[in-house]
Amino acid sequence: MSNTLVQNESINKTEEIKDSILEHLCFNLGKSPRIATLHDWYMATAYAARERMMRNFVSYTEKMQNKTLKIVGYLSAEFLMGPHLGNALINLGIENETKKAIEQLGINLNDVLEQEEEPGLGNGGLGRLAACYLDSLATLQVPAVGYGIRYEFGIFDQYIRDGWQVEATDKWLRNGNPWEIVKPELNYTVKLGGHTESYTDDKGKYRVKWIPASEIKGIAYDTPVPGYKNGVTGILRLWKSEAVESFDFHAFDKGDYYGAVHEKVFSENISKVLYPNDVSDEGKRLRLSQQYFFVSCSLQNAFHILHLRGLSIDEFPESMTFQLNDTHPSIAIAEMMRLLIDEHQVGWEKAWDITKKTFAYTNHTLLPEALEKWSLPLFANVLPRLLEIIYEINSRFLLTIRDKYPGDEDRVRRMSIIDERGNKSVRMAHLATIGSHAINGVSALHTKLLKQDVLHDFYELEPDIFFNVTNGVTPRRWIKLYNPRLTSLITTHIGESWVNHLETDLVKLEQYADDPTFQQAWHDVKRQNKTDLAHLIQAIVGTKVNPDSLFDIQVKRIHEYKRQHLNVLYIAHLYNRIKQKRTDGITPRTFIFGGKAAPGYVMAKLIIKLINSVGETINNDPDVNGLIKVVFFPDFNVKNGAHIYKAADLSEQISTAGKEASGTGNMKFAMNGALTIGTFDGANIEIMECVGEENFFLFGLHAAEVAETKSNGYRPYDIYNSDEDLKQAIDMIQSGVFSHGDTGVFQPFVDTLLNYDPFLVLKDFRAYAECQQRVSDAYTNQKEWTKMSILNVARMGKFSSDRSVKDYCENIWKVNHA
Ligand code: TH1
Repeated sequence: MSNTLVQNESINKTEEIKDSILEHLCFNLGKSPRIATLHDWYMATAYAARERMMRNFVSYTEKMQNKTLKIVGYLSAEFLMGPHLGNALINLGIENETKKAIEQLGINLNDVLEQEEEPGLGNGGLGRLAACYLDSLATLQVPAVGYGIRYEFGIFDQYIRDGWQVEATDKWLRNGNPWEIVKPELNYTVKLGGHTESYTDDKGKYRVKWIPASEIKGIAYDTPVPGYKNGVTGILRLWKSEAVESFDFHAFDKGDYYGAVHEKVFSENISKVLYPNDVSDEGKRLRLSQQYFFVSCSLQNAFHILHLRGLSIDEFPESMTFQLNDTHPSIAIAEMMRLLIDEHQVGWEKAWDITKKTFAYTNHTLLPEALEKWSLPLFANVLPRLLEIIYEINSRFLLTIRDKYPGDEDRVRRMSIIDERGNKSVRMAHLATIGSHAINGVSALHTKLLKQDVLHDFYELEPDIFFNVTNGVTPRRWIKLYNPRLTSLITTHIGESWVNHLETDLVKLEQYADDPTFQQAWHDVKRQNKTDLAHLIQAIVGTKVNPDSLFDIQVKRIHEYKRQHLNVLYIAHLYNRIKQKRTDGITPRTFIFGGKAAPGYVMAKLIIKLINSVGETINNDPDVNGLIKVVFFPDFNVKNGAHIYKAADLSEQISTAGKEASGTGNMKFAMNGALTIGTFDGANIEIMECVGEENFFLFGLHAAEVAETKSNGYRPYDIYNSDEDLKQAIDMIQSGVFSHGDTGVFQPFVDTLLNYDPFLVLKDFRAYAECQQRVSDAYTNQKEWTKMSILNVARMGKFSSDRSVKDYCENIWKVNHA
């Protein structure tokens, strides 16, 4: 096409979009431009964008009727989608035209984007990974449905009061949600509680009937997920719980109006709120009900789709495959068996064969407190029929183990789905593993440890069903949308194909790594991004930070295994040096933290308080004279991430080796030109292999050394006594230097470190401090630093979620992709 043609087309598109926004403003919002609020403009623009997806959405749904296609069902209790509008404009390729259209209407697009309330239907990495995968699935034209829960309240909003975290409910739906389409006709009934009864059917077969104590209804809410400039729109299908009418009527019949209302309230509770625990499990009844609720709706929907496509039950595994995003949806294995056996009259062997071929399981953590276990009485009470099925799965499975390993009763006990030790419980990771044809970890190290450790016996039994799929993140949102300056610099030099061909095309940047003009431009981009963040910090936190200082950032959920406190100890140590006038070799730095602590996690909340207290002291001490600053950025979420990742010089990935399954923030930072200071953990190792050791700051123990240190009787107190810098840093915290003389507030923190230190913070302190010194020295040579930054970005292609999704397609789902 000639240039004028392209220009004309763009002008037409701008006009079209403008008309569409004005129409929606009038017909959907009932407003004239004169009285429209910014939020009205946001809604109108969102509808205008959604309209452009709907045609594709319909044709894509249509396409899924094709009998020969295999559909991927991605089952996840969390989808952390982030704001939709900006992403939709990028993926539809209409960001420039929409910007112009909005400007012609006298409004600024960024102000409009700011209006969107983020759907925070996830805790952290696991939920965000699901969202990145939906973007890649649509981009790679894989027929897929993301199945989850439409929580009325997502992850809580975080405020900081007097240095402490305060939580507020996330009322993300209060102003309406223009992205979802409710499908009232797509509703399924889910049973809970009660008991089972056996009977003989008309063919004389033994059957079981589940007589529930209550029933609830799940209603489908669909959100279109646009692929990147390919005319494809995928589906996120979330279930909202409601009361079943018959239950209402039943109560009405008896004249029990309040009973009916109670039923309704109880039913709606199921999808009310996201559990705010990241990487830990509370074992609560409502949580089990939530899991079963969304899994049952999703599988019933799958049977419905199978029927619509005119396929038989035998064809299930060829027509649909389900990925279990951790064990949260793993009750699906038993529910699939129940649906096949109780509802579709399939025999056990055949049902099991279909189930195993249909499911695959991704494990996301090895931490014992995260491995889901349900107490047997609770399980029996909520899901009596499913427990019977699990018993049957287990007894058949254990027969094969006894057969293969005669006399090895210890192995039988270890592998059983039912943990018979102490208070008996159902081990969901075992159910997920036994019921799946493929099991994968999320980084090379994690998969290796999974095979060696948590699922070792299962690996020995069937080594060929274990895979690794290293996580990835979508470059559409995490580079193109959130780092427009870097995007335009990259695109001017290597064209725009990298956006959906990251693996093959981003390396073209390498040729510019030594080019002084390019280096300068690269440096300027980072500097401008840092200036923007500095303004935001000034506005939100009230702290003035220097954009020429090294921006050292750690944003992620607050957890002891992630070791934000190792970072804090180093800051306390630097402060101590400054107070003692030993400032040689200290490079000006701004330490930025962000992240939420689970509301019940006392130590994590104390760590937030500590960060804020250390910041308050350091930022206000004239002796420091701005050499270092410490900032806690409140309410870290996807929306705030937009300003944070792109402004980092240094990315903190300092978890205890063997504890972070993969990490994905590490990828977002490195793709946006931050260098990493990191341990031998999760995907850090693979990132380092790609970008080169010389462009990565690696320190600390290996996973094997961590295990060894612990088994040799680790004594943190001895380390404290033998490292003067460390001792002084801890003593400062204990003696009230950061708490206005109060020696009580951080005592539990100090006690835990000195007596237990379960995540080896003290053990790694010296290596970390030395590595941080290397960082400081490196930063003084800005040319070299910039070169390392360019090489990092150029070599991060592997960490696109497109690559991860292709891995799943080829090795696990056996489906085609673009
Ligand atoms: C995270 C892992 O901690 C992280 O390392 C990984 O990159 C991410 O998953 C994606 O694979 C997990 N999040 C959760 C959340 C819950 C339970 C287990 C995990 S593991 C609620």
